[in-house]
Amino acid sequence: MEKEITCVAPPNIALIKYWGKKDENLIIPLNNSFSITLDSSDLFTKTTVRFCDPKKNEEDKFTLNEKPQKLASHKRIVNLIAKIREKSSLPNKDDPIEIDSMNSFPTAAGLASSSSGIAALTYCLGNLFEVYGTEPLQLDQVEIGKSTKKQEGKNEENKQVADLLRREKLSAISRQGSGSSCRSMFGGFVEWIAGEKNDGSDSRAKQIFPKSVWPELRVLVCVVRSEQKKVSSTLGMRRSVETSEYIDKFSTKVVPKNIKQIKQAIQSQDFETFANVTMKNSNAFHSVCLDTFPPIFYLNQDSKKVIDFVHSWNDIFGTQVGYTFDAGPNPVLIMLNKNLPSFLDAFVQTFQIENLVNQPLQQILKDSQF
Ligand code: 2P0
Repeated sequence: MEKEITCVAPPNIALIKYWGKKDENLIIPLNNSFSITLDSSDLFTKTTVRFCDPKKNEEDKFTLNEKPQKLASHKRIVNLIAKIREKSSLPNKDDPIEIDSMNSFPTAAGLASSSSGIAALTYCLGNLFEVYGTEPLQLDQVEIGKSTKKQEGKNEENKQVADLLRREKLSAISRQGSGSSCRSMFGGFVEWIAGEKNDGSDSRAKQIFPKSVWPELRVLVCVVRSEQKKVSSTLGMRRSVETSEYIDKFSTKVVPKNIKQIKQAIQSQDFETFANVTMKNSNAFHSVCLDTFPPIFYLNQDSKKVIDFVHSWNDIFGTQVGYTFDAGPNPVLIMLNKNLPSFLDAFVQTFQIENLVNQPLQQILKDSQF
């Protein structure tokens, strides 16, 4: 039996957004970004990679959601495999591999499937080719300092620190497959440090807080109908970099300030600041899109109705809910557990949402009738 590795990676949601590259080839961003990684129990990409018998297979193979793919047309994946091979010292590193990847959520959910997809692939390849270490990376989210027995605890903690460091290094490879994927190399709250080196080696993700730092926090992923043809993130950011004047202020002033604010808010569990900074940064990002020429409209009428609804709710009850939107119309809502039932009741009634799937850590509101 040839060596085989399976990994699961969840998507992440940017609270402070990445938009624009300093270097398009290496995917080095203009600014740091900050995200929360969703719990991987319902939303994830599961990927298996294995070495094949070099006598039987001549080329690497890739299957996505049970459909065989032409690997050559997935240039970033080809590039990712090459980068991992280059760093491996396994004697059989040039043997062909087979990749089998599945998303647990439909593409229509508009979740950044590339973030979990590329992260899962990087985990797998890192393990298979033993890059930056020979121990298998743990599949679940890393939480430092949880061990109880003192002596074993120290060893365990050292192992976890090594694991985190290795993930950081691998995140610099994942980044080159798709920028936002580097943040899915960790659970909890994650910062992607833009870095200063021209070769991108210090452009890496870092876990800032494990998810246990704020267990009351909930994330609701909603899906609205979208009629518009989406401008891909890669093209959208290129156009913004070329034409928007506001993007400079966004990347050099707004984002650094917001990252500082959000870290403080998480540390002091100040939900009001946390939600306000998240909403403002999302609005600032969409302002960059509007300032792009021709403008890019990711938000639609449904998104705007949700924004109005959240602000009306917060006007009445105090800041209980925050929203954020990526390169699409789907709202992601944040709130504390205690405020979820009443908000959800009103939200579902107002927007006549069907097929509510209530999951433990995050929820997907599918087929909403706006
Ligand atoms: C983010 N987005 O920080 C931002 C916010 C969308 C809006 O990262 O070209 O798929 O592969 O680096 O990572 C989506 O862009 O783009 C994205 P590439 P990616 O999550």
